[in-house]
Amino acid sequence: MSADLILYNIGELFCPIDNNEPLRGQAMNTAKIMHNAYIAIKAGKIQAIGEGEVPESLISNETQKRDLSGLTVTPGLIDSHTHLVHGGSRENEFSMKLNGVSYLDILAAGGGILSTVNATKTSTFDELYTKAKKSLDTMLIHGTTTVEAKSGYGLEWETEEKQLKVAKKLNEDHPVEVVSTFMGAHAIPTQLKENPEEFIKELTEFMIPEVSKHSLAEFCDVFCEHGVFSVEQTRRILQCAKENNLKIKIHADEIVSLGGAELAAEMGAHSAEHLMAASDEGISLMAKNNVIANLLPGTTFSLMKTSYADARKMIENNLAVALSTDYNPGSCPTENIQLIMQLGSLAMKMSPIEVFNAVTINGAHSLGRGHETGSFEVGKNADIVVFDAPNIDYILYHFGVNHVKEVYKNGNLVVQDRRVI
Ligand code: IZC
Ligand code: ZN
Repeated sequence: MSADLILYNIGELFCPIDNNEPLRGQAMNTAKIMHNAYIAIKAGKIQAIGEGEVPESLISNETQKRDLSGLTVTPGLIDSHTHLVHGGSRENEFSMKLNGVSYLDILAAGGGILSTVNATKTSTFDELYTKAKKSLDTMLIHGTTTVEAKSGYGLEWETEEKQLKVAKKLNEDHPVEVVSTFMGAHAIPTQLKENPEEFIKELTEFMIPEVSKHSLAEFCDVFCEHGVFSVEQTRRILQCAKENNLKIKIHADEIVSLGGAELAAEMGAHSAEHLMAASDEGISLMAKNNVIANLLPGTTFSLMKTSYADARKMIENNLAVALSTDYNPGSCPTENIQLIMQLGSLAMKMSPIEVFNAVTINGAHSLGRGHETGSFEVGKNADIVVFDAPNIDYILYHFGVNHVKEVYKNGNLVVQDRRVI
């Protein structure tokens, strides 16, 4: 059967090795790299890939052909950890940060997340939608074709629901696929500061069952951190999420080494996020229990810290590593996943192949999308990025600029010459 579209004369084609599971340990440094390659697309799916001449059987009069003149192609990038939908911004805290006031101290003083909670409460659905749509456009022109979006700027039902419904509508309207996570346990609301148990009761007895009943999210996440939710509180919240058929993630050991990685292993979390302060024991337990380590080096950079998550140690311990932006208005205000990939290499010493696997196949698995996107297996979604670069190493080496020339989502051209079309 002939193809609808063929991309040919691809200089370098990066194909993750797809064994229907995340790539762990040494396997993270393996990939099929093809030269003078082609991709054939049929009905929005990958029909064939190969090197050299395009087989005649794939071509008919109706087949559109696109000469990529030696450029580099990878699967659509997956940004598997973001706080996409929120009101306002926090540049008013920037000078405080530069003067040494810590992220957790700003939060404890009622700023940080709590300031975004106020801005999100007072934003209308349309305001949140318009702002998040602009961010999704920015993500898309940087190569992101699937993104996770967490709630957690309401801390009460009406606003949490508003955020989740904005994400749902964006998933319907925008080319980027949006996967929702309920993160009501993102901070203790100011009015319940002295009574966190009451908030946990509200989360477990009302909000989580409501999210599940109305299919408003696939995942549930908790900010397990000093001064936010303890390991014991996180365990109870996530146990309830599991009982309500939500898959679980944990913001684990981001700033203080609390035992979040150990908890992620104990509870069989899909992924544990951040892990800047994860213990050796936590890392090895995560590996044993197949928890994906989702690392967010843009946050380390933006918090002006030098202790990046130890990606090398995690890979040596046979973990599967994913990389994401953590796009949010506080600790990582950037939508640019290429910058995060460059930090993956330059600050965490991941090889280019490890970095591209982390934002394709492993990112897809960390969102439960490994069967549809993240690699070029026949039948998967034709989510494709064309980079104006001669090879994948160049994309990480030449940092701080956008190398994306074109993006295809489900076989449709959605970005051309760095613009959403
Ligand atoms: O708004 O500060 N770390 N949550 C946990 C965040 C960062 C987002 C924020
Ligand atoms: Zn986060």
